[in-house]
Amino acid sequence: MSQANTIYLKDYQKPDYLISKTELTIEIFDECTRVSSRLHINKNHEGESKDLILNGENLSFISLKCVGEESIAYDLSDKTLSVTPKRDDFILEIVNEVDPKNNKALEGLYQSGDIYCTQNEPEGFRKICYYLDRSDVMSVFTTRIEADKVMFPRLLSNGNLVDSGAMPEERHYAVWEDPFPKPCYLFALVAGDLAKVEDKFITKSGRSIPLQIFVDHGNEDRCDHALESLKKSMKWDEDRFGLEYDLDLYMIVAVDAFNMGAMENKGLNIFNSTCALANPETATDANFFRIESIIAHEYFHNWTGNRVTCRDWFQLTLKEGLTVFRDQEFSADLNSRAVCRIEDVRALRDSQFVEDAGPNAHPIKPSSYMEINNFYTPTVYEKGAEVIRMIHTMIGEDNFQLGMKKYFDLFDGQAVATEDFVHSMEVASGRDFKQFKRWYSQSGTPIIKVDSDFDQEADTYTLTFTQKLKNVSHKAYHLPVKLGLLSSAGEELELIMQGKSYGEETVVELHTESQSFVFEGIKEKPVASLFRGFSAPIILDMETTREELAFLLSYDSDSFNRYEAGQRLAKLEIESLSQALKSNKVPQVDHLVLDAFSKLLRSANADEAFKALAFSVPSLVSITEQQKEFSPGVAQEAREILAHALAEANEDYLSEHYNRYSTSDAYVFNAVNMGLRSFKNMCLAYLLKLDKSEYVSLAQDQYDTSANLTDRFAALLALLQTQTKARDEALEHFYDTWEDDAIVINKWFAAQASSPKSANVQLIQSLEKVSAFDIQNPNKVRCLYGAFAANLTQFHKEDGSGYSLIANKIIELNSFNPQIAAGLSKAFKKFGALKGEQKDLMKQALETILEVDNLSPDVYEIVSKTLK
Ligand code: LYS
Repeated sequence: MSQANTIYLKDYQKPDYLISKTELTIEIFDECTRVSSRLHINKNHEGESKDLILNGENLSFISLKCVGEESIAYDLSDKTLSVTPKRDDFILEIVNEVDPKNNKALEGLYQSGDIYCTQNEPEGFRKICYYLDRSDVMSVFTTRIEADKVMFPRLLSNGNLVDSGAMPEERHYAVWEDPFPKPCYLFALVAGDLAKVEDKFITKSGRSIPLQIFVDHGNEDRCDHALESLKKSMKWDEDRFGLEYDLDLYMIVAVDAFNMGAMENKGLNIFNSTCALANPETATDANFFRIESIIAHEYFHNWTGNRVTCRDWFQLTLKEGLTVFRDQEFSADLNSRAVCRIEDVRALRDSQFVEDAGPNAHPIKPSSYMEINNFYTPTVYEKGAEVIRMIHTMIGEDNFQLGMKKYFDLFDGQAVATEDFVHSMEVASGRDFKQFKRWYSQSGTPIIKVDSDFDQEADTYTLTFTQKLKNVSHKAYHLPVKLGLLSSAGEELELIMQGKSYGEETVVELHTESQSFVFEGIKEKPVASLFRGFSAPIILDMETTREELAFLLSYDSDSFNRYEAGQRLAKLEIESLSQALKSNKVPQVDHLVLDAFSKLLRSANADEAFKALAFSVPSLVSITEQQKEFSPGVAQEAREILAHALAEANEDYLSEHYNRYSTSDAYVFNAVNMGLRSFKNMCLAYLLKLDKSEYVSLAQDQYDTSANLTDRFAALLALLQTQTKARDEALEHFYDTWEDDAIVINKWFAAQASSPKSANVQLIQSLEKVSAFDIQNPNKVRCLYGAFAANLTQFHKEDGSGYSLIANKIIELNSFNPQIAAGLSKAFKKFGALKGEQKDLMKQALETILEVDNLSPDVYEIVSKTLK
């Protein structure tokens, strides 16, 4: 059992000391790495003056000196170095050693392949040297790196290179200076033998910034997309937010062993190679899209995160929620806004809504944590972005940009709190967001019940919104509802309230638990289209008939709500089919549903990209979230029945359009082409549900002849649904082709581990034995065990085999990479929804984890909260 302490937001205190300047010398040797730090420290008169307590973990202490003093009193413990200074201003010189080669937790300074790199957010810097490892201590860094010239020709750190040269014994050095004060979590160092691909960007004030990407030799041809994405991000941030890059150089390094996606270290981003490297043969459209958005995300952090940073880690959403909002807007401006919004909301519901309903629910600004690494969550990131988006919806783009300007005017160069951001928006817009701030402190997805009343005599239509709050301690939210009303002919009606016209679409705001809006001059009962564009992250509870949903699927002018109507209709049908299956009746698919979807497929006022999303069966996660009794097996069967019926009813159309879009044109990454490819591949996936050899041949042909991975991998996925020789051959071919490719091969693991039918425990155990698998690589863990744990039908097998497999893997990972182990532990989030024997089996698995000696606080926090 572990000893985990809980840290509370209410206990925050200003630092007692500050470090104005940090001079590091990092000497890399074969056996160890020596870190000599010279810290210019001064008492912070705002803090209570006590001993200086530096953080330090897994460090070998060598020496401590206070410049100008004979001696200095200090005390060394497991996690701290306490010093009793004699003056208010002093310089400490500390020497320690670290062991990057055996650092498998991938936090601090560690080795990925033959490269040395760092990951310091949130609290990794204390694993490099003794320091005030907190985000409100901002310092100017100078870094000297020394290493063997042949093994480590590249020596990189933040800022500008100010000196470099040769040293005796085939060694060399480089000195980097970062002029911007920063918290140590933004410090980075990279040393290794890396290829460099270079480009440049001219900023709006005319400065030419070299852009450099460093990758393993052989990957040079996979950097173009990242460079293009970076240039687009720099331009977009200037155009839409008026923000220009501030340093003279921008570097990105791609490494294979990385705990998350990427890290915004000042001027030296470090990326998981999957989130940076791409060319048409090795990456799919989804990868290209994701890379574009992550490159943007890290770049945007330079202002929202680095220039203005977080006072403490409870404020994480200050930088992450805002930066996700910015990257989502970037993607929407560059691609199809409608498609981006639908995909963002899909992802939010499948991950964040589930988290908010589960044992690890927390507000976007948590009030306590045991291990802050556990809070890099969909809630802090994606719900955090939705909260920013609501402000944007309520005050509009112009005021929002004024608010951003205010934010930088007031807080540039500082470490601040979420209230400071909201304050900037209030000042700029003249609005009061006191009540709105409840979004920061209350967890759970609010349910909004809507009742409607049409009064034929008064010609009025009344909508009454009632907030169903999570518990009695929760108070009503302030939120925007974007809405429109449709006539029976599918036309948008004019919205008149209290004699005033609001046009055909408007935003109303809710403040109280129950609120009504009366629309005047309404002659016939309209169909309401509410929460357009998903204007608030809520669950809508409104009785809508199948006919009304089918109507909205055809006529809603808001593409998100059009999509939404289709998904709600499909969910109603899946629910009916599930009932039939449970009571052993023959499941019959409703004709109204088939007709509505068939009409959508042929609709002239929707593009292919939209159709590919809207013609899809709702995800298993989103269906099981709404089930009274969690039963993924039945829901999956019902999904399959619906998908089969959709394929059968539209076979000719699907096959004709598959052929129409099936060209061998060269791969171009843009929204239109992506849409066409996804539509074509959707046609193929449906056709393969029909069990006909001619369609298996189509997929086989596509697999064999595609020059791009998008089409090739889509063909493999389509074949995976079948039990055919073609399937086995394609899988074998894929493995043989990509076995040695650290990025592409992961798709092979994930595709098999996610298969609802065939991914059983035996399969996972055989996949972990193949030579391309390595449990020490987080990407592979995510693609094999992570994908399996997210595969609801298989993970939740009645015999509990899925639970024990994942529990054993968590125990194994806990011993060397607690963060990744904790991430996998979140797979047990449905514990509260289980019943009877299934629940006992999951409980046993969770208890075996808790029994482990040296259980990390990371895993302990997740598992103990799950069992509560
Ligand atoms: N700040 C990084 C990002 O851009 C993630 C750091 C994760 C640390 N555990 O999202």
